[in-house]
Parts: sequence; C-alpha cells; structure tokens
Amino acid sequence: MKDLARIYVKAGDGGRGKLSFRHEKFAAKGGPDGGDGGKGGDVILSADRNIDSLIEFNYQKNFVAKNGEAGGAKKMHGEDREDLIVKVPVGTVVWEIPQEFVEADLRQREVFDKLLSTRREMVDMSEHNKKFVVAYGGKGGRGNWQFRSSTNQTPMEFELGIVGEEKQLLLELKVVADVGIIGLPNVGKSSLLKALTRANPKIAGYPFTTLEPNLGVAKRNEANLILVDVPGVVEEAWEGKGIGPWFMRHLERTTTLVHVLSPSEQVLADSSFKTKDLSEQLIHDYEIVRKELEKYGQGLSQKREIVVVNKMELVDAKKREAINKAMKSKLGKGVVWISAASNETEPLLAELWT
Ligand SMILES: Nc1nc2c(ncn2[C@@H]2O[C@H](COP(=O)(O)OP(=O)(O)OP(=O)(O)O)[C@@H](O)[C@H]2O)c(=O)[nH]1
Ligand SMILES: [Mg+2]
Repeated sequence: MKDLARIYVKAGDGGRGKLSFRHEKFAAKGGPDGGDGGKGGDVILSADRNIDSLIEFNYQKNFVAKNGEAGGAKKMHGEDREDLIVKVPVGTVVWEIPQEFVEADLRQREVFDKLLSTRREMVDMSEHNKKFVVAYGGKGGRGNWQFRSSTNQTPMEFELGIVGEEKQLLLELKVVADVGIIGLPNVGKSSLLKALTRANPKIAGYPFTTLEPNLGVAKRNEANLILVDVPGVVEEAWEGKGIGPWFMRHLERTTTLVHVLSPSEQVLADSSFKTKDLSEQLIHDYEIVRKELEKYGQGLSQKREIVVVNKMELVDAKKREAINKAMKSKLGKGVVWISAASNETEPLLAELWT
C-alpha cells in the first residue's frame, strides 16, 4: 500500500481587470466600462472512503486549477473558475513541505528527520467527505469602471488579479483500523491477518516479508473490525536500523494491539528444551517490542493489548500450561494461544469482541 506521496498544488490566479472605454458615436472616449476579472479556482482536497492508497499520485503529481477569466469591455465580469477537487483516502494527513524536500530521498534517515522538523501540518482528512481548501484561488482584479469618480471620468487604473496560492505537499496515509497486529519479524502476523479476514497478504518463512501495511476486515455477529498488519518491529528500530519505525504511524489510530509472539526455532530445535527456556524467550521478545512502542510514543504503549502466542501446535499442552503461568506472573496478564496457519484463532476472536 502506498502511504506517502508528494504533490504540487496551484490555485488559479484572479483574472485581470479590463481597461476600456465605451465607444460612442460622437465622442472619442466614452465613460469607463472595463469589467472585473473572475476568481481563480481553489484546489480542494476531499476525503473519499472508496480510495485506499495514495497510488494515484504516482501518476499525477501536479494539480493546477484554472485562472480566472479576464474582465471584458461593457463591464463584462470575467468568469470565476471551477475549483479543482483532489480526492484522497480517508486518513490522509496533509503537510506543507519546503521546496528542498520535493525530490529528496525520504528513505534517508537524516532527510526524514529534517523533514519532520520543518513540515507544517495542514489538515487531517479523517472522515469521509471532509473537504479542505488547500490552496485559495486569487480574486479577480477590478476593471477601470470601478475606479470612476466625480473627479476622474477617464480612469486609467485597473488591477491584475491576485495570484493563486501554490504549495508543495506531503500526503501521509495513516490507515484507519481498529486493531493493529504487531510483533517481531516472522512470528506470523500476516498469517494471522489472513486467518481472521479475507485479506491475502504475502507470507513467507523469512523476516521482513511485509514492507507495507496490509488491511483486512474481520466479521463476527454482524460486527466488523478493521485489522492492520504491519512490518516486523526490530530492536533499535528508532535508531533507523532495519526498515525504520515509520510504519508505526499506522498503529496510531487503532484502539487495540494484538501483540504476536512465537516460539523461536532455536529453542524448539532442541527437543529437550525446558519450558523455562521458552517462556524466557517469549518474554524477552515481548519486551523488545514494548520498548519500541514506548520509544515511538504517540500513545501506542497505552493502547489495549492482547498478547497471543502463535504456532501453538509446536508446543504441547502441558508445556503451554507451564508457560502460561510464568508469563502471567511476569506480564501481569494472560496470553492467548493460537495457530494462524491452521486457523485456530477462536480464543483471540472472543477477546477481540469483548
Ligand atoms: N507452524 C506454524 N507456522 C506458522 C504459523 N503461522 C505462521 N507460520 C509460519 O511463519 C512464517 C512467517 O509467517 P508470516 O505470516 O509471514 O510472518 P510475519 O510476522 O508477517 O513476518 P514479517 O512480515 O516478515 O514480519 C511463515 O513461514 C508461516 O507459514 C502457525 O500457526 N504455525
Ligand atoms: Mg508479515
């Protein structure tokens, strides 16, 4: 899903006012009759729930509204121009950015940091049909007819229209979802999304399979929940290692996090592994992700969290019981065992809908 885009918007200039005098049969110069220019079109953003990514902005990056028509003779008012509507997905945050970032490589950590400190938030297009004038069209100039007075019957003044606003924008899509699925790489986050929804994300037995968020809708008793599956969290994500923490913004609007853990292959490879080894590994993994959530801020670590251990079929019931106990005393809450691969997710569904 494309979640960042840069576009240029330019509202229309106001039309120029007209300098003109009436043509009369017996007078060289009749009274002034130059009309006013029309208004330039605005550029208006409109949130639309039928769009789910910023992909369209790969193809069109410049949005220029029409200039107002010039005024005419005989006091003819130039035509006001239509506004230019730019549709964006619901959940798009719009930032004005300095010129220097228009072509800059945003994947570079220093560039992004600098951008964060100089960009200016204009609007959060948080609801369907929300409209926002992002660039105002210029007012038309007055024609010379408007400048007539008792002392000046032949005014030569007229105005140019006001120039329409122009801006460089960064569009950032923060998905709107109820539930975020997080965890270390390869624990089965995308598999879980697939098990709970009709989404069909890429799943593979290596880390960083998911590079952009995947969305799905889970249904139960007529009630829908929107889930978002994000890339794996890595230790020190905040220091810019791995793919960086930028994807975490997609969790900001959720109310619940499903924190997925899974028994590590190293521990399982030893057939005589102790439950203690496994619970320690799970707790260790848990804490890595919690630390990153806290560092990211934005309220992520305060959200309701359901802790699940995936790949349950790899651990027998007796061991699961012992691990439950150890984890409960450490985390202060129970964990839910599931198997995303074999669609055993019922206890999680029950938790999600309470
Ligand atoms: N045994 C077992 N394997 C599973 C289960 N769920 C997922 N897997 C496997 O775990 C591997 C990783 O699954 P993904 O769903 O891609 O994991 P992810 O957390 O989305 O990974 P990233 O996107 O790379 O962070 C795949 O090989 C899956 O087939 C499960 O319940 N049991
Ligand atoms: Mg994944």
